[in-house]
Amino acid sequence: MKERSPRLAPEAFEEPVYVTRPILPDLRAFTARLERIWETRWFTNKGALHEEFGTELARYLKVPYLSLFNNGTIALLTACRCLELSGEVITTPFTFPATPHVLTWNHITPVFCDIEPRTMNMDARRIEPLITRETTGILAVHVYGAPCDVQAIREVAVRRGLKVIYDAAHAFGVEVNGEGIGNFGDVTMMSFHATKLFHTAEGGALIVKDPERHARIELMKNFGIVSEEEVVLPGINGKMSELHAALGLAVLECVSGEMEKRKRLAEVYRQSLANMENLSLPCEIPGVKSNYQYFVVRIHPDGSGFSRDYVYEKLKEYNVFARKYFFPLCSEYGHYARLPSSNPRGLPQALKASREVLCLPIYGDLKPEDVRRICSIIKSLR
Ligand code: T4K
Repeated sequence: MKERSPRLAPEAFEEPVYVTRPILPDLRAFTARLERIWETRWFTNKGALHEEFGTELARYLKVPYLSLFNNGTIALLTACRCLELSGEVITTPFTFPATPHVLTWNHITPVFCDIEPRTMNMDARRIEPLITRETTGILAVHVYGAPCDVQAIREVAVRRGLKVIYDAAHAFGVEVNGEGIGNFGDVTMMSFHATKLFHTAEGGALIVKDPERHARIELMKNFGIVSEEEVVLPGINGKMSELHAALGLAVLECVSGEMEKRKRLAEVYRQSLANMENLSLPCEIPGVKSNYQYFVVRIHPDGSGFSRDYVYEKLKEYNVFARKYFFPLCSEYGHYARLPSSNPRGLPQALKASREVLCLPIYGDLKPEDVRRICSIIKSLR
């Protein structure tokens, strides 16, 4: 969705400033790879670029087995099928609609668990009371790239015999004590949508630890086809094309530089917004290498009129389009609102966060002076 402000203030940015902009690699780095496609006339179905990209990506992410997909949502759908999840799965309401929707598409009931206020991830201490005889798994999200409490989640899962999927759509390149974020749980999903730090325009991946599961996922994403005359399971078309792999290889060359630029911008935000009343900055977790996918502040309403929604609306007048990821909560969507776990009384922290969060613009081509200007506008609204 491309936003335009209806009325601009005289001091507004000349061009719209969006919450993010995709990495644009040197066009020649992309076209050189396209030439290889033209030479071979091979566009999809595990071409040479697909294989090269998958290998390079697994190395970059420090993970053993990675399957490329055409988007993160199809990857997540496949993960649920691969683990044979059914009945109920415990998940978070503070996420993008794709997370609970993949459960629904698998005829699984999402059970919403409240979040913990610091990272805004699923609160591992609240999982156990939600487990019933129907529960088969946990689908947790590393929200904004901040890792979940993977140890606590593993303990509950082992104790109660549950499978764990991590939705790491926001967590490309994040590391916990030097370990790639994809190494936790039974399956980890990544999204390579254009709005993500690392992207292939549309794309995604599933990461697993064992070769048998990897082989099964590879089959599942290609209709279950083993050979021309052998189809062994009812799979789906989750394949990534050569065009997307070509873009991914070109973007991969730029992603570390992009992360560095975003890191510097995040520092400017932190300095410029430090000590602002009723505004809190994103948490920093010891031992975690962040990817700076988002820069999210929380604005706590104090009755003065300075609130998240006020800042969000006012910024538009300056041609700045922040985003309220994730408002409303998934548990507030019509489709889910009648579930017992959607009762707001059970989700106080998630409700509070969804009314307070604001994702401010962050991407490599944004200049530090632009960030300072955005911060001055926010401070002037106080
Ligand atoms: N799980 C989680 C936790 C997720 O956040 C997501 C996706 C998924 C699963 C599913 O993964 P995928 O199936 O998508 O691989 C965006 C993305 O479309 C979505 O992928 C993402 N999460 C979500 C958090 O953000 P929108 O509807 O906010 O995007 P949109 O089109 O409004 O774009 C936001 C801004 O980005 C625009 O204001 C301008 C900029 N932009 C966008 C596009 C598409 C560009 O500069 N260029 C572009 O090509 O959902």
